Amino acid sequence: MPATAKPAAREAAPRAPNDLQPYWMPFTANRQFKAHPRLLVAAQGLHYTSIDGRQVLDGTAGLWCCNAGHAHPRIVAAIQAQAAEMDYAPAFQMGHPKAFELAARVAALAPGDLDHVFFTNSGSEAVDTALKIAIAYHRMRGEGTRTRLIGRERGYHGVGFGGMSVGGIANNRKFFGPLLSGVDHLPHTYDRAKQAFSRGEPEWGAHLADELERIVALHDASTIAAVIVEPVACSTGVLVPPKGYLRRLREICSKHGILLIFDEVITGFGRLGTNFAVDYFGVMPDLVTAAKGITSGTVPMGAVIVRKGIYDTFMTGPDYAIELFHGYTYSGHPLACAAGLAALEVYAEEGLFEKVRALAPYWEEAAHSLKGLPHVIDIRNIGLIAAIELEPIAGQAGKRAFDAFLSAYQQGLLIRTTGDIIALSPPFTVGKREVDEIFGRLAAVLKETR
Ligand code: PXG
Repeated sequence: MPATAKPAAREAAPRAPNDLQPYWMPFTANRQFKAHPRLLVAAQGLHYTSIDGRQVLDGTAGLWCCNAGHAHPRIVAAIQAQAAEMDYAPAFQMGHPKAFELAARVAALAPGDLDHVFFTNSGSEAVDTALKIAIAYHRMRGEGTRTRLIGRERGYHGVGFGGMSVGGIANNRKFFGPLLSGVDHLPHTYDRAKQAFSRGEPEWGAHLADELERIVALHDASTIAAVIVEPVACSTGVLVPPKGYLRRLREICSKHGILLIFDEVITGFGRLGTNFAVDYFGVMPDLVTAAKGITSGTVPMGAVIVRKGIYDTFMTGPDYAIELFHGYTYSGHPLACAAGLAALEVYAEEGLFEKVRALAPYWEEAAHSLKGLPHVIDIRNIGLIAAIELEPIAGQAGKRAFDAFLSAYQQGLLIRTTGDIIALSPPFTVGKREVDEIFGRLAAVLKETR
């Protein structure tokens, strides 16, 4: 850009306050949006209010995060009170009580000896933190050659260089150069011919975990720090793990001294009807990443939960020395901690995870009732998550689902799409009536979709 560009821009006519141009929107078709904006101005319970005053049923809990529903009075009050009491406290070499309290609550919710919590501000930061802890852990133990990271095709672990590198979605990787070196990928677990219209965990595919043995044989276990997977791969369009797959992955990791990281940014805090996917599948990883539901999406926050042995490995050397050279200005931000404490209280007192568990069979039935509608080539579900995969329009990948998204929004339903897959993940406060409403409206949309 020429050096003169700035002054010239300053002389330009002042922008209208509602100019949509300056904001470069994330993961958005900016030109399409700015030509046909979809602005939300309020949210209450299960509904957004659009700028034109319509009620929009939230079929996606925002972006898989507003688990307790919108504007829950307990969470709102906690954030307001915290902002007035103490806005911020330095995160390094200082602390504040709510960060310790929230860490203790999260550790208590997590199973087994997953009992130390490192706070971040997003899922992406949680993933990069977990990868760094894994590599540093091996070095602390005198196995500094273990630096390789193994992700999985179609995985989504956020957009930091670490998460992008272990992730497996081509569009999220191909624009950004060589990424981290020393990364390899397991195959994804989806085969439509073998799994289409499975309810919950597919029967076929556990053997795909054995691909880790091939990767270990190729690189040697002494070079591998960690394997990271989403227990349920959500962003790519909801790939539920085949029965027995995660257990096999765990066994192979243990056999070779490789750390297993479960990325629970979406599945953590009740999405499957259990505290974590760890509980749902009964498979114990070494580290868990979380975000989103930890504050019910109200204040940005992420977390890495690690097993005791990992934390203890770092607690050596002189006691005045920093043990892990890593952290964020806003790690354990007071507003996020207040929101997190309130969200966890709401989850417990209103029995929201149990509610998910009780509603899941009804949800499954409702989702699979769309089988047979135009273009539907697969339906997948687990917990309070469902995906409807559409046959793409030839040469226009993603267009059919995007059109369905626009049409659903017009009809008062918020859904998510990735490629030609529609994903649904409402707040846990939905009842059968709203489940019927979600799938009823979606069925009407699909019948009209060309
Ligand atoms: N890991 C997983 C498993 C995720 O799902 C991240 C990491 C990154 O989190 P942050 O907070 O940095 O965005 C995610 C985020 C969608 C969608 O509709 C999914 C995510 C974010 C936005 C949209 O699939 N997942």
